[in-house]
Amino acid sequence: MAKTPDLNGIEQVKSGFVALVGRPNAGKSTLTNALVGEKVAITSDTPQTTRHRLRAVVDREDSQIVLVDTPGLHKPHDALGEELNRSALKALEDVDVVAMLVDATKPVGGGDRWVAEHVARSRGKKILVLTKADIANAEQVDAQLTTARKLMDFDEVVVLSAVEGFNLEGFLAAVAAYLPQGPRWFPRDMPTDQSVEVMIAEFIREKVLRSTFDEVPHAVGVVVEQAEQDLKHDITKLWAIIYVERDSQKGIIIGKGGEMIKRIGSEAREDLERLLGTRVFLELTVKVKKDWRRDASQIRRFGYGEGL
Ligand SMILES: Nc1nc2c(ncn2[C@@H]2O[C@H](COP(=O)(O)OP(=O)(O)OP(=O)(O)O)[C@@H](O)[C@H]2O)c(=O)[nH]1
Ligand SMILES: [Mg+2]
Repeated sequence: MAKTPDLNGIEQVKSGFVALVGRPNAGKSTLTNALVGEKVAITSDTPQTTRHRLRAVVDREDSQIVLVDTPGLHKPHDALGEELNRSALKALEDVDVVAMLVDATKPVGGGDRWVAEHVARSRGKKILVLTKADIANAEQVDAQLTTARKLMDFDEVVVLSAVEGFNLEGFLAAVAAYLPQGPRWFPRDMPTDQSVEVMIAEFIREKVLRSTFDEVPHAVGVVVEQAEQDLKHDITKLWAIIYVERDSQKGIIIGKGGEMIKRIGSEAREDLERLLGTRVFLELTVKVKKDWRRDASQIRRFGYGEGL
């Protein structure tokens, strides 16, 4: 891949956008983090972890690949689900490449076919990415590839594991091959386009997702109410609210004697200290906002889907 200066002296490299789409839980955000080399997106076992499109930048000497991580495409059950799908489908509009992620360990089904129908309509090049190769055996990978290839006419196929770092370079090379020469679209030291405030709220939400089960993770929304930086003492003070839909969910998140909320707080603090590069004081409050997932304006106030 060659670097060429253009007439105005702006450095030209292989540069462009690649959308990562697929069913919930396919491994889009885990792949995003692995490619960027730091945590920019939250991940969990809970389907529909990601709730907004985010850009993440893989900057190299001779290329800049902008990844667009998206919410998992699924059959929506409420306004939140519809909003998440809208946000993901929008990513297909203006990208050079679409990577459709399929979990190597889950049967390819109607959900994937529906995703493929949308991907097929995109103008970008299409790459089939089989994820989680580390937990699938060779026969499983072969069988999965045979089925997934039938979903549509892909330009390229890549098998990888984000957790083991297997074939990540292969994926980047496959994407770069389809990118035009152009300027870098982002500053070289900017790993994501998300605001720090959004990332703080999301990092807290991730800890809630990882500590709770069934309906509770889906009913959680997090908002940062106040942030103060105390430079003299190298500490960031944060006050955040964890919203749920019912009193019973509030009880679960607080836990017996406040044990659960304490654990969520200390796990979040560790991540936030890494993100912010300071010590962190974090105060979490749990509040009930009944049925917020059915309220489009509340969903947007939380910043989910297309956001505010
Ligand atoms: N073993 C293994 N697990 C993986 C790999 N990639 C992702 N996972 C796991 O799969 C689960 C889902 O990963 P995510 O990256 O959150 O999936 P996602 O596609 O972003 O999901 P949504 O945001 O809900 O659409 C998490 O528990 C990850 O740890 C992988 O390469 N290998
Ligand atoms: Mg995700």
